[in-house]
Amino acid sequence: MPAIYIGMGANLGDPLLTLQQAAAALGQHPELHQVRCSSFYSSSPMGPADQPDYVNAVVAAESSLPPHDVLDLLQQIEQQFGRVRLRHWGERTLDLDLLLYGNDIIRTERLTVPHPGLTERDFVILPLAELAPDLKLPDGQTLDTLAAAVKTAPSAHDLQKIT
Ligand code: PH2
Ligand code: MG
Ligand code: MG
Repeated sequence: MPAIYIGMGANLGDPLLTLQQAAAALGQHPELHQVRCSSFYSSSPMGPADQPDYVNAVVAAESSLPPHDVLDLLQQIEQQFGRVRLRHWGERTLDLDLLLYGNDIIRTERLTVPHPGLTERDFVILPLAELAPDLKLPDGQTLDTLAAAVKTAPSAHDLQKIT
């Protein structure tokens, strides 16, 4: 069963509570197994600066659902939480991104995996490295190498562990 990784982000409403509830919803889903959630981090916004800070975390799971079914499931949970998205890279109630699906490389109209921003975003790399330091991306890069690079660089998004 492939290991899947889901990036979570929110900056409207009560973002921490939203992410905790979204992680619980993923944990209760009958088709997702061995669900684990990283620490929760606050981060300053990437993109337009005139929006609230984000809370970010990553969820790991195993699933035999095909990738596009995982995407449907994530979009369904976004809708359950009354997702509002006002502009590109702007504020949103809940964002669930499929970061990795096993070792697969996927490029369709709806889905790009690995997630295009993954290797540049500290708010994705650090929580992901917490869950899976030995993980290798399809291109062979390991997560702990990416995490070490992020930790030595000046923190792009002022990442702070909340809980
Ligand atoms: N998501 C965005 C745009 N900007 N900034 C941070 N810090 N965290 C996010 O998750 C994020 C963002 C659109 O998905
Ligand atoms: Mg996103
Ligand atoms: Mg998204």
